[in-house]
Amino acid sequence: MTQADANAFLAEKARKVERALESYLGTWKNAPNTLREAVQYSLFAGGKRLRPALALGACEMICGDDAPALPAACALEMIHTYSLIHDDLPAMDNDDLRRGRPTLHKVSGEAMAILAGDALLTMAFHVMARDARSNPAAIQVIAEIAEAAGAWGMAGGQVMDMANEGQRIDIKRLILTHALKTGALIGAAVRAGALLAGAKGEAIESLTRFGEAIGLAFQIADDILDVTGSEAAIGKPVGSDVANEKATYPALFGLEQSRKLANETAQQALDALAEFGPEADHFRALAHFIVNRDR
Ligand code: GRG
Repeated sequence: MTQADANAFLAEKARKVERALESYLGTWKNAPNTLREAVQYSLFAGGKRLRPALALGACEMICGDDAPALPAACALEMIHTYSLIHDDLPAMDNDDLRRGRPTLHKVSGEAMAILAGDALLTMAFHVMARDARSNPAAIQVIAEIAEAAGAWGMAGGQVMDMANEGQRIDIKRLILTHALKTGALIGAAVRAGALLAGAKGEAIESLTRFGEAIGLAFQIADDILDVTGSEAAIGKPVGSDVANEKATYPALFGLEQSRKLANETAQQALDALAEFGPEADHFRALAHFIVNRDR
């Protein structure tokens, strides 16, 4: 399993999800142009499309087709993009660059950035709700994604992350912060795809463990990239965690130990896939990609 396999998988899923996102935005006929343009600016600024790829990949693994997960995949990318827009605001991380472009509040102003985030979050649930009649699992998926994005998911994790700044926190709190801020949505993406494909029993349990492990591995790798990565590759300034006195893996354990922990966590993700055959190879490639990536 190589980085090239993971990149090819991500590129194939990104093409699908971007076509679908364009068609959803085509339905924003009654929205003010300024709002639509602001949303387009952030949504089509690149990005790995990891969460949609996980949802589509899990669905395909279970039922051989990724189409049932396409609305949820788009919704996950909308929620993720909203979180980046809001995270970059002056009231939060106050970043000027994201996905290789000036942040939305820099080009459209803070009010528009807040509203574009609001519109994306709301649209995500609209897109999934419209699809719910055709798949009985969709209601559960909507509830799980809402939970993953909400007060005891991403939004709660962001609050903990802010409270941790400048504090000496222990490993338990660091893991919980990461699990909520980043892991919850990544885990929900895997479960969404699997549930929409009709996964049950051991298959859903294994994929849930896979999602939890790659969510954590992803965040450890993100912390490492903030120290060792290049601005050109990751599309945002590096070193901001240190500047903001963020509690991160490298800050708590140093780089070498963080790399070891990232690899061990990726191995747990691979172990969770043990019961699957070649249909899980894309996910095996992704587990390697997540800890060895440069973007
Ligand atoms: C504002 C409610 C709210 C939450 C913000 C996601 C988040 C919570 C903050 C983003 C800050 C950050 C850099 C978190 C680290 C993990 C992360 C989400 C990185 C960016 O995700 P990628 O690498 O981004 O998947 P792309 O651009 O590839 O989609």
